[in-house]
Amino acid sequence: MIQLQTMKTTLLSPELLRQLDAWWRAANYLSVGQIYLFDNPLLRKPLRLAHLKPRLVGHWGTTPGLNFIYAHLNRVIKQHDLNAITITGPGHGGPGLVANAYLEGTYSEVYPDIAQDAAGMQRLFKQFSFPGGIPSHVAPEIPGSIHEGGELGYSLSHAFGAAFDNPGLLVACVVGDGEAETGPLATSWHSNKFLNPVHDGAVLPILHLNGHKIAGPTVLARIPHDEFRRG
Ligand SMILES: Cc1ncc(C[n+]2csc(CCOP(=O)(O)OP(=O)(O)O)c2C)c(N)n1
Ligand SMILES: [Mg+2]
Repeated sequence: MIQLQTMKTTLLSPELLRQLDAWWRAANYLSVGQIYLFDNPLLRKPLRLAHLKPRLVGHWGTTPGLNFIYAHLNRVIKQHDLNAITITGPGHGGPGLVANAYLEGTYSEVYPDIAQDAAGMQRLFKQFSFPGGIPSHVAPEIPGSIHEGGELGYSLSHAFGAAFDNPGLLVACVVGDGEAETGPLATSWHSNKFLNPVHDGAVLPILHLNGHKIAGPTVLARIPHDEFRRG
């Protein structure tokens, strides 16, 4: 009975859910635009081949999950006034992180030529993984990012590095299920043994169990869920 009541009070209101969903859809649109669109950012004109990038980089498959996590992290930060940072292991979800920073307004603050209008959005889309633009991976020049995700395996190590000697800091760290198969990531789960709850912050690992590493199956996703939870 008590449990039921607790669950009831933690449900999100329909209005908050609507806002989260709107944010998520906007971030997804901005991500897809960066991967595919060279021009016509608001699709105000009928789409033509000339509006598409000739060479596509970036992996859409990881991006909606990252955008979903980002939206909910912002929710808990606002609700609980948290001192928090996020680290994203699947670096090829770069367009998602850029999209969220742009939606927040931080991106335009740091890069005023990428303003929150149609011309700025066109530049935002074009610059992604383009000569003279920005990398296809989450990289340090993205506001809020201290992690370069081009080489898989180090997200948790960086997360713990940020938490050490930073009491009060929550470090949310998204680990890809493919990244989890790398040696550095597999060993870095042990970093919590070095964490001192008095002097250090906390690390919240979030496994992005989307079943694949690009197109191949992942080991963690092939373990039956019950067994996985017990493990
Ligand atoms: C050390 C290393 N090995 C291989 C790659 C190539 N690579 C880039 S993304 C990726 C798949 C990662 O899978 P996962 O972490 O599950 O991310 P997802 O795309 O599923 O979100 C691979 C193998 C890399 N970037 N770094
Ligand atoms: Mg994966």
